[in-house]
Amino acid sequence: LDFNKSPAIFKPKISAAQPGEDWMVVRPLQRSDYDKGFMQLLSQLTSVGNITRKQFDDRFTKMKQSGGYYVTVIEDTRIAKLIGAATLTIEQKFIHNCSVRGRLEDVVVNDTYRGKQLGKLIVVTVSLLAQELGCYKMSLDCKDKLIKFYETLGYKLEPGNSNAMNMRF
Ligand code: 16G
Repeated sequence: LDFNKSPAIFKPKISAAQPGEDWMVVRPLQRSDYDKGFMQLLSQLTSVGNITRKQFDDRFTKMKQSGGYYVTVIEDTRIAKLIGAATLTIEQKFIHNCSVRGRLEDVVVNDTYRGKQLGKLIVVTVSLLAQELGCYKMSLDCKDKLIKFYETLGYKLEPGNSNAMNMRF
């Protein structure tokens, strides 16, 4: 991934290949990440529940089989723990010449690792991956307080065209 291609206003000196510290690795999620605190990390974002290893494994398999899930993580290799994650999901479309749309989902960074620009690193990485995979756009939902953060990374509110609506079950 070429970090110079990112539409981000902020151009990180760091990149997926060189995350800035030699103990940090950016890579796809692996099965063994159940033991590296993936669920605990996600629970800093929202409710996760008690996911057993079997449940994790089955979901991992389904995601691999169906394709279109790019769960990306940052590991602190000194302690073998995940400290950041973000997911790109790919939606198949008929529109835009049978294009694909990316969605940025489940972005989370361990709050004890603040100030290392890990949020920017993971979001820029996953966004460039979307571009690389041919997505015509990448979309996300976020809390008001995070709008500025995503704006610095090249995301824009589209007035009249960007209202997130949910139906909760
Ligand atoms: C945020 C996340 C979304 C996640 C949701 C969980 C980003 C950019 N957005 O909207 O991906 O699924 O929170 O919240 O990370 P919920 O539990 O209220 O659905």
